[in-house]
Amino acid sequence: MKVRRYLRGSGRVLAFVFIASVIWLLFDMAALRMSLNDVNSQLLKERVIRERELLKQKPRVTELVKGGFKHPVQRVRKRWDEGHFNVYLSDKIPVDRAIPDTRPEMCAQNLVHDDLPSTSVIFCFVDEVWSTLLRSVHSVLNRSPPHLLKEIILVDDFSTKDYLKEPLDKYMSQFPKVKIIRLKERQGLIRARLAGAAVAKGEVLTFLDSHIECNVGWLEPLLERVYLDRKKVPCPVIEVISDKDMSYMLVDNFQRGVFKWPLVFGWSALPEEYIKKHNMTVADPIRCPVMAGGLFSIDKKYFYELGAYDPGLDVWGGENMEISFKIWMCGGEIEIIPCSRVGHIFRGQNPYKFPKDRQKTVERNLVRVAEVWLDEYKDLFYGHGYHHLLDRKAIDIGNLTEQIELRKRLKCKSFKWYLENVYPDMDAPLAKAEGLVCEQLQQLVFLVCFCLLQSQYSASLLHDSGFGLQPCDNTKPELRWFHKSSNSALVG
Ligand SMILES: *[C@@H]1O[C@H](CO)[C@@H](O)[C@H](O)[C@H]1NC(C)=O
Ligand SMILES: *[C@@H]1O[C@H](CO)[C@@H](O)[C@H](O)[C@H]1NC(C)=O
Ligand SMILES: [Mn+2]
Repeated sequence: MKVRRYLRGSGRVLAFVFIASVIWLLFDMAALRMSLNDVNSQLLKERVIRERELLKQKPRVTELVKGGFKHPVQRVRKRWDEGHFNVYLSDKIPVDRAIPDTRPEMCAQNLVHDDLPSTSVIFCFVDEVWSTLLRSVHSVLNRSPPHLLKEIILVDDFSTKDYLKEPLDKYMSQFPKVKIIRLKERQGLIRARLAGAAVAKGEVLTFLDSHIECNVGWLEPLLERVYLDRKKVPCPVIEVISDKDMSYMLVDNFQRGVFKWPLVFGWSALPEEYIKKHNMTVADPIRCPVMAGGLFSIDKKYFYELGAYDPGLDVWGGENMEISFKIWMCGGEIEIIPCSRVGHIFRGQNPYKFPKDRQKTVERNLVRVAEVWLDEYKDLFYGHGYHHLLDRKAIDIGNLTEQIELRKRLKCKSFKWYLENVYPDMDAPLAKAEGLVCEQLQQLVFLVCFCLLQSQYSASLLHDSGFGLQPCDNTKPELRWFHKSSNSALVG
C-alpha cells in the first residue's frame, strides 16, 4: 500500500515535471520562432533596402536587362532563349510562390468601398513560357477577391508552341473563371487586346502582361479609383522580377511614366518640390502623363467611349502614347497607384518574331499618334530624326479621318493644354523655325533651323554668296529642320 502510494506520488511528481517541461519547451519554441520571424523580416527588409539602393544607382530598367549573364549552368543557358530570361529557373519555382508584400505600410489599412465594380483580367500572349504564364494567372486567382474577379481572359495571339494548345486548355479547365480565346492569325498586341475586351463581361477591363506576378492586395486599390471616378485610369506600380534569378525587386517611389521626344517612353521621378507642395506620401496616387502600356484598369464603357485603341495601329508600339494622350486630353486621368503592385519580368528582347519590320511598324504607329494628337507640336516629333516619315509616298500611315473626327466629337483639349497641365516639366519649345540659322543657341531648348541651301537647289533661292536662308518647310526635303538634341545628323 505504502509503496503504491509512494509510486503514485512520485508518478504525480514525474507527470508534473513532464508537463512543466513540455510547456517550457513549447514556450521556448514559440520564442525561437518569433525571433526567427524577426530575423527573417529583418533580412527581407535589408534585402529590399539593398535592392532599392541598387536600383537607385541604375536607370530604372535598362541596366537590369543589360547586365551580364552570370549563371554558368549549361542548362540555364540552353533554355534562356525560350523567353530571354531564366526559363530553367522559372520552371523550377512553384507557379503559386509567395512574394514579399512590398506595399507602403499604410496600404494594408486602407479601406475600399464594398460595392466595387468587377473586372475582367485580360492577358494577351504569343509563345509565352509555360511556367510564367501559369504564374501570372495563379497570382491573379490567388490574390484577387473572388467577387471582384469576373473572369480571366487569355488571348492566344496565334502561338506556335504546342504546350499552349490542348495542354493549356486542359490545365485551365480546372479554373472556371479562366477563358481562352485563340486568334486565327497573328494580330499583334493591340488587336489581341481588342479581341479580349470584346468578349469581356466585367465592368472594368484590366490588361496585364503574361509574365507578371500580382502582389498582395493589388486589385482593390485599382478598382477603388475607377469606382470614385470612371474616367480615372489606374496603373499598378510595376516592380521588377529579375530575368536572371527570378527574385522580386522593389522600385523607387514617386516614379511616373513620361515621354521624351520623339515620343519615347521612359520613367522619371516626380519633382521634389511637387511632392512637398502636395504633401504627398508614398501611398498617394501619382498623376502619370504616359502609361507604360502593359498594365492598367479602365472602365469598359469608358474605354469604348474613347474609341478603344485606334484600330489603324499595327501590332505593337505607340498604343500607350495614343491611349495616354487620348485619356488626358479628353477629360480622363491616368494614375499610378502605389498600393497596387505587380512584378514584371523585363526581358532584354522580345523572344517572339515581330510579324513585320519592327522599327517601321512602331514608326508608322507613332506618326498616326502624332498626326492626330500633337497639333503643332508634331514638328517636334518629326524634328527629332523622324523627318523621313514625312514622305507619305514612302510610308502609308492609313486613313486618319475617323481618329480626327473622334477627337472633335469628344471635344478633346489641345496638346498645348496637356503639356501645360499634365506634364509641365517637359521641354517642348514651340519656337517655330523661321529660316534663322541659330546654331549658337545651346542645348535642346531651341530649335535649330538648318536650311542652308546649297547650289544644287534652285538658283532663284540663292544669294550671290552661294547660300541662302529660307523659312523651313517640312514638306520639302531640302527645307526640313532637325532638332539639335536629336541624335541624327543635322544634314538630312
Ligand atoms: C500641407 O501640409 C501643411 C502643414 O502640414 C499645410 O499647411 C498645407 O496646407 C498642406 N498642403 C496641402 C496642399 O494639403
Ligand atoms: C477615310 O475614311 C473616311 C471615313 O471612314 C472616308 O469617308 C474617306 O473616304 C477615307 N479616305 C480615303 C482617302 O480613303
Ligand atoms: Mn512585358
